[in-house]
Amino acid sequence: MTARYVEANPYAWPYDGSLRPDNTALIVIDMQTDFCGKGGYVDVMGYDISLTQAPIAPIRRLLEVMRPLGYTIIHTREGHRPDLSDLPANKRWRSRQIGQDGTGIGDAGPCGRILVRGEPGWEIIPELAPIDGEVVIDKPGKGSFYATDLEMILRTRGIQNIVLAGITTDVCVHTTMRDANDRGFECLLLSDCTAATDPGNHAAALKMITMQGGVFGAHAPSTALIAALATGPTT
Ligand code: C5J
Repeated sequence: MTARYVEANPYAWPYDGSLRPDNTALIVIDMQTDFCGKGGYVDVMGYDISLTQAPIAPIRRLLEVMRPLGYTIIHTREGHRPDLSDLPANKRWRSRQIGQDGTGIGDAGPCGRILVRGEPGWEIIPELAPIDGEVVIDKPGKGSFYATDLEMILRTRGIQNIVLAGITTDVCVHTTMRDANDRGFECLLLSDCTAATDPGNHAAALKMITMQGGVFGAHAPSTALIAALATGPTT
């Protein structure tokens, strides 16, 4: 039986060495202007967008490697319907507590209405735009499975292993990883292809993964994944 592993923490990933294009997907989470662009939601909340911009270059490099190898690539976008019928009142209220001048989700900001589908701020940034054939999942929540057809798409393609990239590590990426793990998917979070609005939260999110022998899966830098992809399967 041939096997291929990524040098990861706390174990060589995936657990069974089954890293292949036919059973492994890369999910790039919420690389939208609202989360990493000037005038987007994270900027309006007053956080440092250089933190959430840091994964852009490593994700680009990873896409350049994984796309030609035939791996399934999935992008997600957090956002709400223009009539806000899928925006819980408490999510809107809380976002208005932190936004400048009470501006929150659904309100007009420098990049259009914040986290509203079709608005400029909601778009995936051009550097990481999906290409033809890649799946785009629109989600109203933090997790990528809630109120979406992501699981159906993964099962239909026979995906067992999920590589996670995107922002933010402690919110949408972690929620998706935990949810995927509960569904039986084998998950790897890429430490340099993710970021949080607080570096301590990013570090804590990585550490949480390593508890209990890898309670949600494993984490590794993208260089470790790229190195594994460059090698043939090992026995
Ligand atoms: C947040 C996300 N942080 N994409 N969304 O509200 O992590």
